[in-house]
Parts: sequence; structure tokens; C-alpha cells
Amino acid sequence: FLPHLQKMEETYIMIKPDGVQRGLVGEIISRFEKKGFKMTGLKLFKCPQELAEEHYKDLNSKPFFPKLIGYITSGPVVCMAWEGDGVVASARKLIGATNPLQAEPGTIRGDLAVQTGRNVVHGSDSPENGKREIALWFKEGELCEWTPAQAPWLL
Ligand code: FUP
Repeated sequence: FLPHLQKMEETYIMIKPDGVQRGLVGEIISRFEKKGFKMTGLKLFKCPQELAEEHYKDLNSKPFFPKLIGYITSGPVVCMAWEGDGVVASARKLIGATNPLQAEPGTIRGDLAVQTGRNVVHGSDSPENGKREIALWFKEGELCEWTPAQAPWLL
């Protein structure tokens, strides 16, 4: 058992096309940075149809599925991988409820969105899905292992 070789918990965060179109990229990234999580992947990317369908495959029987795929593939998204203890649940708290009208003020959706179908950001719902989604959206070599130089106040 080599605990130092165990990978830290990670989550896949994606700024959806409305977030990019509305110029909210910096604002959204900033919330995760300020919280103190570590970014390990970042790219602007136009999502192909098949990838959108694979990412949301658990929802493929829902009536809103075709609209959801149309939305996600309508323009570039910002793909991110973030790492840290408890990052999956914490990121979902920062993001807020799926329906932005129910999301608490102070959360990303609570502050910046009004429609479920335009809720500006995605976050993985479990550590397993975090790994699955990072593997789905990033190629090997696109992720960056690094040690923050001067952040003892966060560790
Ligand atoms: P979340 O984990 O908060 O992103 O929510 P879900 O996985 O339940 O839903 C994924 C995406 O499907 C949401 F971000 C928006 C879309 N959706 C709808 O468009 N209509 C619905 O009724 C529910 C979800």
C-alpha cells in the first residue's frame, strides 16, 4: 500500500456554451481557484455530437435529451479537470442546484443563471464519474501534474 501514489480525488468541470457566449469563463474558473482546488486540465473545445451523447448517456431516454445534446454542441465549451480532497461534492456545492431558480445565491448557477437548460456549468456527480469524464474529455498528455509552489495555507 503506497498512499503517496494514490491519486487525489478529481472532478470534471465544464463551462457550457452559454457560459462561454456570455463571457463568464473567467468568473467561473475564478470560483474554483479561489476555493483552493488545483486545476490539472483546461481547454476550449467544440464538442462533437458522439462525445456529448456518451457524456450524457445516462439521460438518453429523457425527453430533453435531444435538446441537451443540441445545446452542448452549439458552441465551444471549456473543459477542466480539478483535483483535491472532497473536490467532487464541494464543486457541486459551488455550482448549485440543477435548476438555477432553486440554486442558492452565492452558487454559480444561483448567481449567474435562470434556466435548467442553460445552467452554465457541469460538475461530475461522483468520484467515479469524475475519473470517467476526465478520461472521456481529455487525451493523455493534455492533463498536467504539478505541485503548487507556495500554498501551505491551503494544504
Ligand atoms: P446536474 O448534475 O446538476 O448537471 O444535473 P443532471 O445530471 O440531472 O442533468 C444534466 C443536464 O441535463 C442539466 F445540466 C441540464 C439538463 N436537464 C434539462 O435540460 N432538463 C431537465 O429537466 C433536467 C436536466
